[in-house]
Amino acid sequence: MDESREHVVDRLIDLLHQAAARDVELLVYPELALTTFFPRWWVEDRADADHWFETQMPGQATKRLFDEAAHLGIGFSLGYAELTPDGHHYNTQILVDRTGQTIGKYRKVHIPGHADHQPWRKFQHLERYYFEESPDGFPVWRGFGGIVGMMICNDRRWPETYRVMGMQGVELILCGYNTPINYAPDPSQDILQGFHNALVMQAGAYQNGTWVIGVAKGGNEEGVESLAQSCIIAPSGQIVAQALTTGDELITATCDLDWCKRYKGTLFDFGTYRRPEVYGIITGQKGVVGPPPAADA
Ligand code: CDT
Repeated sequence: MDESREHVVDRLIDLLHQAAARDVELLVYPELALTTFFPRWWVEDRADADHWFETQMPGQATKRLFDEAAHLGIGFSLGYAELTPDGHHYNTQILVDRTGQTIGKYRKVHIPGHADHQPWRKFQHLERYYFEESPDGFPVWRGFGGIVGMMICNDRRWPETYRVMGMQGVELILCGYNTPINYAPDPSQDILQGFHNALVMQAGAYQNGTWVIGVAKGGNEEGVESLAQSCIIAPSGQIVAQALTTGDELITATCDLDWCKRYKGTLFDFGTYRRPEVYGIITGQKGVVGPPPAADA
């Protein structure tokens, strides 16, 4: 909470310099990278949290990052809290090309947690208090020699996220996340956080023949331990690079987007094998509707 945006931007630029030394073309930063993960804190007056939100991008603190990235010829993706001119609050991630131009903006679709204060928890997960659900879905953009999409944290757990982008030919999905190790509604899941993280992103990559880049704001923030294990996943579903620490750490991989064809053009050739005429229930209903009771029940 006490760390300034300026100090955070220093850390992001330091990673940028490490990236330049490794000839990186695109650097992905985590969700809500510029601030603490403030949804862990309740404030009575919602407007008192507006100082965590960016009203401009680039803004005063982030202009340096855009300038330095353009100077180095490195594109980047950055997550932050967005307050729009007409008063909407979104959990947002942008895609910036190698000249410093923003070519894509994604707003989080699946907003987890709760909207009311729940003091029984060790810490809050008030994303549903602070953020609106994006109505925009999952667009993709042409850039970096291919088709790029974005998703944010909880989105990665939902197969629909990947498939909607897969249906638009996505080749590279960029995902920032903040995943507390402790899941208060069911702590039996705590020990599985790393497994679930890899499970969903590896499956999403393989089933849609796309690269997936998952980037954590991990480690201890304000006493809350969050999952690290940032990773780069190939269209085969294999992890090709993974963070070893919970600190500021750069991982890199050569992502040959042509590898996507091996999966998109064979086992997951959607045009040949998908059966949309029997999938209507997926978009036609929100919650579970079970079968009618058995006649002898
Ligand atoms: N940031 C984010 O979406 N985190 C959630 C935490 C679990 S839901 C309380 C996640 O899916 O990792």
